[in-house]
Amino acid sequence: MSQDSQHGKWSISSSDDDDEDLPPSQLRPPADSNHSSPQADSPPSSKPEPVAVVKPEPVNAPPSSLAIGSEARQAAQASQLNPMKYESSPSLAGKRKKEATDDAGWALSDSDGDDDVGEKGKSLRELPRKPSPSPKAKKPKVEERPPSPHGRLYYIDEPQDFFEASVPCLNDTYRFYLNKVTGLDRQYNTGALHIRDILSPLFGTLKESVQFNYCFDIAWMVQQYPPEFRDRPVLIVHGDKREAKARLVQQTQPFPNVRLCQAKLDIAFGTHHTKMMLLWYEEGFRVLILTSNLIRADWYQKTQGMWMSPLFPPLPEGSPESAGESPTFFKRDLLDYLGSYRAPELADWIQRIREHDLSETRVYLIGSTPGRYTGSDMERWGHLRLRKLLYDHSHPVPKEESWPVIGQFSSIGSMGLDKTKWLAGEFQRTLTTLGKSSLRPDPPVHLVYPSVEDVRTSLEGYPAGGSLPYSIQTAQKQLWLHSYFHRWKADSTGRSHAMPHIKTYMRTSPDFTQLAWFLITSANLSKAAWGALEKNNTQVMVRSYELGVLYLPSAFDMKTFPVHRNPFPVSSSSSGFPVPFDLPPTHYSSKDQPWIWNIPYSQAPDTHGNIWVPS
Ligand code: GM7
Repeated sequence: MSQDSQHGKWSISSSDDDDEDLPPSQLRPPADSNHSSPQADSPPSSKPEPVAVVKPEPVNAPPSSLAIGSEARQAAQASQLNPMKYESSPSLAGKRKKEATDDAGWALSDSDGDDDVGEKGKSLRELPRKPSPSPKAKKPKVEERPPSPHGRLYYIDEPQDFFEASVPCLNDTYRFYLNKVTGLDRQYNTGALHIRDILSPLFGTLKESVQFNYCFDIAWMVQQYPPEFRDRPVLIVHGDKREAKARLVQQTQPFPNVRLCQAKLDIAFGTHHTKMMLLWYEEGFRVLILTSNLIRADWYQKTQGMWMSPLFPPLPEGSPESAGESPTFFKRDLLDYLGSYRAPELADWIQRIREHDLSETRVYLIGSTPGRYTGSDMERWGHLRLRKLLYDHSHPVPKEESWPVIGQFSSIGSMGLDKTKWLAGEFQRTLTTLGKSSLRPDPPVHLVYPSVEDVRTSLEGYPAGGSLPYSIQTAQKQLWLHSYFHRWKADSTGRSHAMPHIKTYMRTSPDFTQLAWFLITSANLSKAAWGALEKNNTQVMVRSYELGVLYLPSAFDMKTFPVHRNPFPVSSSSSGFPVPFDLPPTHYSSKDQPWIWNIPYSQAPDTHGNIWVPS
């Protein structure tokens, strides 16, 4: 099939014309800290995996150097066997400090498939700063690897004062924090946290931890723990299968204190996106729910966020089962979520949590866990869980129909041939629920997703697009969706140069100064993440694990949350909510296009003088 789309003329082979649950391309994590190689095996769909390559060629490279369409996909397969050599662009010389080893690479993988959004670039891998103690990975089937999208010598050092030396000055009203971004003015990092801050003894004397995540660089992760805690037990909860699992096992080998727990993923194309830390201290217990993978690129120049719980103290011995519950039933819901893994490795943790006092929690937990649910179980997970919480604990406002809904995400699944299939029907019905009002107004829906220009001019440049895995195969089937899109970078101040990997959903007042609710989550805009109704709406099917927290004003004794306009520098006392992007959202202009990761961008160089040529 050949078609003229907004993206130019594309030849799409028949393999792309399948149903919406086609697995997207997926780039995978390193087999070990020296990085794994591309896998020769292909995903069930037989779709080739794109290799995003920052070409060292001049920006005015002749178009003939760009393969497109199905040829590109053949070339992609070929290049996995014989990848292009990377040379760093002259403009980078001297700018970057980290030297990668010669076999640095970033790998493609098989995927278990997934719905579009399910899979992404486990792509932005980087090398650990120090040579890893890990043994060399088994020589892969493919001898050479494609280069890292970041190339060699990419990372710049954090400044001396990047990490907190004393208990950081944090606004603990909402306990919502952004990640520190290397290369921004200091003011934009106030009140922000790096993973090393989070794991520092300032927050507690760590005994053991669990890391739930999608993508891991185990050697890098271990380095983020302070030396005095580095050999304490860590349990990794992941969703990798087969080759990907073997690579994770391999990565973990040098660290006897690190154990693995594979989350069951019995429904096709599901992924383990949940990002959570459970931290057990001498002093108590803490939970973090976040958006960053455990890889360096995710903590470098991206906008990411987290909710950090208060320190939960141990309950007095012999406390009843029901003790330590919060007004938001966070304890019950966290135990429910953990129970859904049915993993023996989590049993001790479930018991430990039971023995702690979580009563100070003011947020609601919203999880997704794979399955087909009926009856009252339909409201346990995904968007029907959000709908239930909004129904029970939020309130109608005057002129409700003019209170916009905003969704902001870093990847997009297949949503069908038109908006009625899922977005405007079931998902919008959830997002527009406000208390028990029977009015069903149709407020504005603003979707915030980076445009090509946002990515091009970002701190990372085009390689930021490796974490925005919206594929051309998905995009071209839903051009209708793009009319909802708003820029990530609404202005040109500080924070907006760091591309989002954060996902947020909210309801604002017509003038964008008040919030009726706010959600931070791992869930992208996809049916796999949020769930989709089936069987005449008597069943909901969820493919992936996701986790987020919902802020409702009623749990803070407020009517609405004021929006903290221009939240940087973050103040430790503001009662305003620090929405991590500019409001009001700016609609795409007629020239703007959403970032699509597997097509070339060669007309204009990025902030590092490079172009983007997926092969
Ligand atoms: C992730 C994984 C994935 C697709 C998208 C994402 C994303 C992730 N398969 O953007 O969050 O967990 O990082």
